[in-house]
Amino acid sequence: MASFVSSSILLLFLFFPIVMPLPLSTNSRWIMGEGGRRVKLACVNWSSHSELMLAEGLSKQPMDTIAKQIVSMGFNCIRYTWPVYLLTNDSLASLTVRQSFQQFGFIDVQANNPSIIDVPLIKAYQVDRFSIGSNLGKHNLMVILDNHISKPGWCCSNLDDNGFFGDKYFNPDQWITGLTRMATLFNGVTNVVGMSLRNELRGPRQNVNDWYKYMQNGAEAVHSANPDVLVILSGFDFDRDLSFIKTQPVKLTFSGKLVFEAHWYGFSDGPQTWVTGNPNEEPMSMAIANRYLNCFLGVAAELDLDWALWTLTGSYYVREGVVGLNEYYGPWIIIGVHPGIRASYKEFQLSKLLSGVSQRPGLSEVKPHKVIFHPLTGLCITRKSFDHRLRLGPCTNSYAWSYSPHKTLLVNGTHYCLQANGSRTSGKIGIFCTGSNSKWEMISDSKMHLSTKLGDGKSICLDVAPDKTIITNSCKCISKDNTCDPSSQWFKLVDSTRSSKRVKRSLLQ
Ligand SMILES: *[C@@H]1O[C@H](CO)[C@@H](O)[C@H](O)[C@H]1NC(C)=O
Ligand SMILES: *[C@@H]1O[C@H](CO)[C@@H](O)[C@H](O)[C@H]1NC(C)=O
Ligand SMILES: *[C@@H]1O[C@H](CO)[C@@H](O)[C@H](O)[C@H]1NC(C)=O
Ligand SMILES: CC(=O)N[C@H]1CO[C@H](CO)[C@@H](O)[C@@H]1O
Repeated sequence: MASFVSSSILLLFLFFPIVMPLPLSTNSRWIMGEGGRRVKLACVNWSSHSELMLAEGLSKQPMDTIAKQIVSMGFNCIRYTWPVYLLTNDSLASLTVRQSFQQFGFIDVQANNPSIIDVPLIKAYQVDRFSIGSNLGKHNLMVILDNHISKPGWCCSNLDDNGFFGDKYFNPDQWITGLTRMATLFNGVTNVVGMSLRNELRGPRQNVNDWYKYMQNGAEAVHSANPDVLVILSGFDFDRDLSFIKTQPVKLTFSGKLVFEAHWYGFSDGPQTWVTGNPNEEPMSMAIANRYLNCFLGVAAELDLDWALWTLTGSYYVREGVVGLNEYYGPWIIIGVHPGIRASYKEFQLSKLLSGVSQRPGLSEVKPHKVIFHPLTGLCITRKSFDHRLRLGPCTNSYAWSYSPHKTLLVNGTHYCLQANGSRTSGKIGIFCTGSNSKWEMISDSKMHLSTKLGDGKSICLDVAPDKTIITNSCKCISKDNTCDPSSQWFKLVDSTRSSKRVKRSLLQ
């Protein structure tokens, strides 16, 4: 009887849509839902700030299909971009979608999204009126409204006059008006959970005084117009620098809503770092997209970050004057010439796993422990399987490890520890944990190799065989060799407070 009951509960979790506990608020560094439950944002950017001011991709597929794809890829949220002029320039905002396209001599969305063709742009953007939003709500996607730019068009450069308060197209009063109107428009739309006040500040005018003055004003304006949303602030230099908030806190009249965002790209530290550099020596300074991605996934899992991917778009209606330009940094799906999922998408199943290793502050299911996360696959070292060999599996089925001061990795509640199996190539769980083959250190500049020493003093590293069993191997490309790829040997010891048993709970943090 008991087992019957528990399997019905599992089914409920599987088949009923998960209702997000909204609105969101913050508690220390965590984003929480109503009732004190953590909600971890796993977002993808959906661009709607081009000259056409319409969410990209609607020429390729119906909105509903796009929304379903977003959910099926494991995202729970979109970062939905908008230009200030959409809210402050009536002659632009009142254009219909058809008229907006006509300026470029073509109309592209009629076949797939006929319901929006004669709708004004501002309404086409609204998630509560037209299908974009009701669809997003229906699919349980949370939405962050991101003010991307003032004057609609491709973003962002140091010289585009949209970079900082006072630039030609960045009038602070107009910006506040735009934010206020946007916040008001979505007041009461529960799946709109946050507003990102301005994307990637940049350019010669950047300075700390203006940042505090205007960001604080902007945050207050948004909060007065819509007290439910999180207010999300960007830093300097394309949002790579938020260091100044360490010394001067942001002062607001309200609490529990403030979030900071930072941006990190494969090219943030120079265009070639990840292509030519040794990834062990450079991973923290930053393209072979996968080298960057594996490092990012390790960091994101370790810090348990809420995150957003740039970008959903496969191609743009018009970008920088070119019709149908491809987006190469949006590697996961093409909402483009051939809508579908790129081969490299399979990597992005990782999004689910990433959210699978998170902590649950305030409401932990079990005592804090470590999981051993493998960024390349998004998997963790799991409980022994049928043949007693250690292997990778879903992080929800991970061993709970503790990492002792003696550098042993013990399975919680037992005397068993992770060991190199002599000079053999397998990793194993053993009981005599005092030998050198039971001491594990994170080595290399990346600190992502889990290494131990054999009896003869030789270092070996934990690695993964093609069949996903855990093996030991000589440590790969620790230094100098820039051509080799160490990522099969990259692991992270990640804090977790989740029970590894209740798998379905992982759907909601
Ligand atoms: C509104 O946008 C149009 C088209 O870009 C521009 O010509 C006009 O000057 C703008 N009006 C205001 C008030 O910014
Ligand atoms: C560790 O084991 C103890 C007892 O064996 C158990 O009560 C506890 O929940 C376990 N903790 C984790 C993190 O699994
Ligand atoms: C460890 O190595 C021994 C000797 O080759 C082998 O018999 C055993 O199966 C290995 N253990 C594991 C868990 O792989
Ligand atoms: C994280 C982020 O928002 N990145 C990009 C968003 O959009 C523009 C294109 O409009 C990029 O240039 C940003 O850097």
